[in-house]
Amino acid sequence: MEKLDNFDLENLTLIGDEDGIVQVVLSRPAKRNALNADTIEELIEVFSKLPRMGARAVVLRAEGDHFCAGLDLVEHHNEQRRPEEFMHICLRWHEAFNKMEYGGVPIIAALKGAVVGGGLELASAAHVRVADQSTYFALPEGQRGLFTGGGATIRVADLVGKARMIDMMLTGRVYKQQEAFQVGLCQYLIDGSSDDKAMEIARTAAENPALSNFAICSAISHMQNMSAMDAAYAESVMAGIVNTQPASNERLEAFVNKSAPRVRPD
Ligand code: 1HE
Repeated sequence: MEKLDNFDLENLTLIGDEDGIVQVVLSRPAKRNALNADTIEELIEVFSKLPRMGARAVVLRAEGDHFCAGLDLVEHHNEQRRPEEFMHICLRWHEAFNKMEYGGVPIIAALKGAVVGGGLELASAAHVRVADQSTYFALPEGQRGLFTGGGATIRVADLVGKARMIDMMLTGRVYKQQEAFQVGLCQYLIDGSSDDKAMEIARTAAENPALSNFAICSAISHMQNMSAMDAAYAESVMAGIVNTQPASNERLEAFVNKSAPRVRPD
């Protein structure tokens, strides 16, 4: 893939490898990786460009003990924004998170510590979430006199359902460990490092043909926005393209000649 040196980033760090796995690291640990306006702009730039630079999978992880403390409350307080100014801020958050969710490249979020407010909105724009034992999830917006503005009403509600999301926002309820896993806030809950597990998942996903991953990490989300009839039609078009690609032909040839691995429970 192309070089990552050309990005001019203050709040994110990028680390790439020869297999096209890119680590996007939230790098404001002194502020618990709170999302100020500049960080959102950097996320937009990074997730606009990485898919076209040949990234095969992304691990989104954080420096410090906490994944992300959400909206930068200090900046928000200092700016004393008017309603329409904050609406424009929200549009930039949506731009960043839509670039992630619809970008066609698998994004695996490695979670730890606080994944709260806008931090949970960021995590929910990834395709896979890996939590460690320190990870906890909350939507403290109600307590702060705020409302979600980065897509939680869509993505967090998708993960946990409307009723749980409303309860989280009304009461500030914190989910962690097994309970967080059971309600769907993360797909993996591990004893070791979520960074290591996320890298492992990214490497596995990167072995799929890029066209298959494009469909998985873009089409499914688009189809959720369509009527069932339109989604079924779009699915057939996507499958027509993906399921006839040369890479799929090679893999099916291996299945037919019995050299491909079988699907086994362990
Ligand atoms: C911050 C932020 C922040 C920390 N904005 N600066 N999010 C929240 O309501 C969560 C707010 N944060 C916390 O509850 C705690 O900071 C943590 C549990 C995440 C971490 O606690 P701790 O004891 O490790 O750190 P701390 O002492 O609270 O904070 C360390 C520094 O990080 C401190 O800065 P300093 O200059 O005084 O050293 C804090 O000010 C700073 N910091 N969190 C700004 N969020 C699109 S709408 C989305 C709406 C929301 O996201 S609402 C949820 C907001």
